[in-house]
Amino acid sequence: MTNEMFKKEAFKKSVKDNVKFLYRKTIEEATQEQIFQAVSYTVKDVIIDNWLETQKAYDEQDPKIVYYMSMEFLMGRALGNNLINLCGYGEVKEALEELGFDLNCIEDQEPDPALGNGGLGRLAACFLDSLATLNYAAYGCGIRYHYGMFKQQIKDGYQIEVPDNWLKNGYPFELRRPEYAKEVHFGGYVRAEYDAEKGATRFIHEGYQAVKAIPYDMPITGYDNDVVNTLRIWDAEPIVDFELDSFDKGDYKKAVEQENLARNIVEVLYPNDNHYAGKELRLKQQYFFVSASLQEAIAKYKKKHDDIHKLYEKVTFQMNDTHPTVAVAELMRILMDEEGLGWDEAWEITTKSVAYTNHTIMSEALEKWPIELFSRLLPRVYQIIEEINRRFIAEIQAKYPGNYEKIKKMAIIYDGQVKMAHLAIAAGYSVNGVARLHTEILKNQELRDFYEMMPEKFNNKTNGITQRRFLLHANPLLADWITEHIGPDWITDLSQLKKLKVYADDEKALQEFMNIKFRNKERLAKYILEHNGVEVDPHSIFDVQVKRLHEYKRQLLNILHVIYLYNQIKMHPEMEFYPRTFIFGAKASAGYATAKKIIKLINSVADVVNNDASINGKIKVVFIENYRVSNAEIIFAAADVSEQISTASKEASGTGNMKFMLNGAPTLGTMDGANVEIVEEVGAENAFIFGLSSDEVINYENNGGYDPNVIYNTDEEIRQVLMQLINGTFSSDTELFRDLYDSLLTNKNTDRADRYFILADFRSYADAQKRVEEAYKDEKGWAKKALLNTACSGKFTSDRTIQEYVDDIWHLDKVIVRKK
Ligand code: B1H
Repeated sequence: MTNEMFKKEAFKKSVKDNVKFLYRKTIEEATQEQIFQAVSYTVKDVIIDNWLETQKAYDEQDPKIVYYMSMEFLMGRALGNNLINLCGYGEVKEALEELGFDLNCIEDQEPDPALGNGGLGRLAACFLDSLATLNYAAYGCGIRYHYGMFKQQIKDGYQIEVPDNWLKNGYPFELRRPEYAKEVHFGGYVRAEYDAEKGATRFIHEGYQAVKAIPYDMPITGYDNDVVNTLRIWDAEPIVDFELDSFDKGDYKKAVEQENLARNIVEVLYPNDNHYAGKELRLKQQYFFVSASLQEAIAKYKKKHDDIHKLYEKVTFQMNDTHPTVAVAELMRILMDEEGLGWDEAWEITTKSVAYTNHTIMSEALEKWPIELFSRLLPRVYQIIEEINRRFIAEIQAKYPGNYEKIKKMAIIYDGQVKMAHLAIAAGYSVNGVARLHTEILKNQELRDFYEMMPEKFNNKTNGITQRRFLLHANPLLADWITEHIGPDWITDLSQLKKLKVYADDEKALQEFMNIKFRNKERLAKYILEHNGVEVDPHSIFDVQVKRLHEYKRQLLNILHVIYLYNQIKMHPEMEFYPRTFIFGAKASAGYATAKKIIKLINSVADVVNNDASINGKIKVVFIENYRVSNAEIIFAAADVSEQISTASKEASGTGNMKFMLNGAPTLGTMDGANVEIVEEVGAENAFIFGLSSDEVINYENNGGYDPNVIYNTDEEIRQVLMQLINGTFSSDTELFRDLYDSLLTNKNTDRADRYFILADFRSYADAQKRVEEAYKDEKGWAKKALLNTACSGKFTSDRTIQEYVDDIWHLDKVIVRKK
């Protein structure tokens, strides 16, 4: 598919002009980075026209708009993706070749906008892609962090965090919109004033510090439909520039404080995945972007509509986890204090406008703000939450008279804390989980009381991913092959992939499919050699676990199993063994000591195993530095085995699992998150499932855990592996991995030993790995499994997920932009 807008000659001229105007250079003199900028500006020109057209269409057709509120948008690079969605990739590639440049290298010049941690932020990015592609009016609302997710370097096996200054050279795909600036207020106090005329009390917020919120817009291009939506991320600036004469007025201290507030607020993304930081600055960030976004949404609504009571007919706010749930109270504040509505009217509008998605049941991720902090930072908002809480408790009492247990478990404010999930559920018109199993656990365990009281709110929306980025862009060889066999419709209708099933026994097709996999493995091997200096054999099985590092995701189980295999090979050198490359990629939160230690362990095992000539290179272990969206695209395409081995019940959905499946890698995993639905789609015979079920895990947890020492004492091979953590096998410092060893066997640092059931699942995992090896040796059998994984992955497109949100929650209308 090509796009008229990218006529080669015109494109080349525009790039040359941009190089001249931006840098006063000729094409020959320009650096690759400058070419990237020049090309991006040319592409932005094309986008701008569609962007204007889209806004015009929205103005004319006045559709309902969804505001997707999220602290994170892990967008990944924009240039290649925009070219793909504008159907100009091929044309531009050729034009650049004629100018002497390789588009891939130019793409590599772009910094990865990494304004997110992991799955939750990447999901938001996939959703924006699908919303635009499906012709829905949507805004992403977030924060323009000056520093995104840190860059990871590995030094001496340890993770080093390097600041990610992604805006250093200027980012060509953003547009500053100072004309839409808003003010956000912090601190101060609330004064009540009786309004005799109205016979009502007004609440006036005074003595606050103010910050100016400036929006930056990034275009979100739909696929081949001329739609361009907007990701609006807010930057902070001081209200008034520092004025010396305020010193005289005695405002010196306040002026400095306001300036500092503005400077700090959007400085950096908190690098915690699935973990609540509880920092004052984090709450400031949340309120800052929520308040600015709501003000903007209401201002936009009021331009066209005069009855604020019907806001929810044209506007809906989706809260991506609890991080933006202060929106509930902020919307109430705006409706009452600024629009002059009474409580009941405001509550009706609010509760018809906000919806909440839950992404985790990990208790350490639950947001509970100390009252002291909350009420000091947001006094008026806190006052409103108190009233919401008072009325909610009355409702609980009306439903369950005399049942104080319920109040204790469900109140929004309790034990000196504001519980954001409870606020979101009390106010939201929809509460959804992100995979079927996860939603069931919410309904039956974590949020059981809420489900019993308001079952109609609860629903499931199994996550999805965009095939435009993770297949069409990331795996062009496979994308072309698929299009040759079933046509191009899969690009916007992934269910089409099931047509590939007829090739499951076609030897030629299977051969081609595996040839493509092999070439992608060569591409990854080259990347690994260049970036890690390790040589890996593309003929070996590429067994991959890439995701954030977290104990519940059990990278430790994976590496302990590698040690076990290493021992087996050393003990039985003659034993048959299919060469395997274990590939890891993971960032650990900067303050998460255990996670960092696991990275060190993986690298230490890699050192020993990769350099042990006696095992003839049968096992290689590679830790890919700085795992992020851009190298993920190369990694998924090259994987043979997808490691999805979280402790059952802990991974709400997972989305990496879907990216592997789409690219033809069978899942080696537990019955957790969306793995359950993956197995349902592809069939158990095309996956490798092991381990305790979520029911079993939850059962143990409710009864005080299990005893890993029984396994340690009876299983000699497991004991050997554990001993090697503390006997100098992988470090001359025998204490280095003592904590990891202890975490599995004693409850020194936590309430339970082996909280994540690593030893409990070890044998079952090793057996599943054995099955993987046997299956891989059967070349045709494996090819069939791989192909069927791709063929059965149709359900896991974010297009399907978004359509479900639209049908069940948002009720949006399609907007046609292209007038053909
Ligand atoms: C997910 C988070 C998360 N769930 C707190 N929760 C954060 C929680 O900075 N924080 O405070 C950041 C992130 N992230 C992930 O969401 C789940 O673990 C995945 O299973 C799921 O696929 C993904 C998208 O739904």
